[in-house]
Amino acid sequence: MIERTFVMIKPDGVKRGLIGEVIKRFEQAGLKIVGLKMYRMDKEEADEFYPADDEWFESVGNKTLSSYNELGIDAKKELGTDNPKEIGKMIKQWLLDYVSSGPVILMVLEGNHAIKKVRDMIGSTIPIKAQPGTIRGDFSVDSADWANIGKRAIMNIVHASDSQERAEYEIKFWFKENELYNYKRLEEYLL
Ligand code: IDP
Ligand code: MG
Repeated sequence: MIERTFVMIKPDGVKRGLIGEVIKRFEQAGLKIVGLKMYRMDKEEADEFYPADDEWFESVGNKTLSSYNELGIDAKKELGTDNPKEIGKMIKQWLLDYVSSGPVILMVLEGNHAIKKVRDMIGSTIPIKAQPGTIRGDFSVDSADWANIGKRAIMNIVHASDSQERAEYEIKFWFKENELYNYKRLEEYLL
């Protein structure tokens, strides 16, 4: 079940000096780096990169609504709307500002069930809810309510593809065919 997945170290990860730490974790887990570069994207590119379908807006909006619910915060009062789609659209704008605010690391990882493995290794979107041992859980204490009060995206260090379909789109979006490399890790010779 060898898959390829896309990972981005977001501007906060780069600015906090966590590039090596993040890459190290993936390498140690046995994931093979088959593409890697630093890049500064603009807002338009970021907008094309992130999904724009209603399902995604609603899923992002609903995550915020449920964390507001838990905390007893009135979404309508705080954000001006309690419509999940509208909240999702608002968050996307914050997200575009965030990911275009500095250089990022773009990479493609290859390995057995790589898409799920990498999602498990990064942890929950909301760092305070991410388990210790995950990248977000170990290196951030940001939360949705804190981010939303500041009208900014949750800073959670990394992005990773969440499905086969998104992985294919995201890899193609950032990498040309000749920027991806086929090689064997040493342990593959020993199998
Ligand atoms: P993911 O990065 O775990 O896949 P998504 O729901 O796809 O999470 O959201 C994309 C990004 O949007 C998150 O990583 C985070 O930076 C930001 N984000 C998501 N929900 C919120 C929110 O409620 N407030 C602020 N930013 C958010
Ligand atoms: Mg996502």
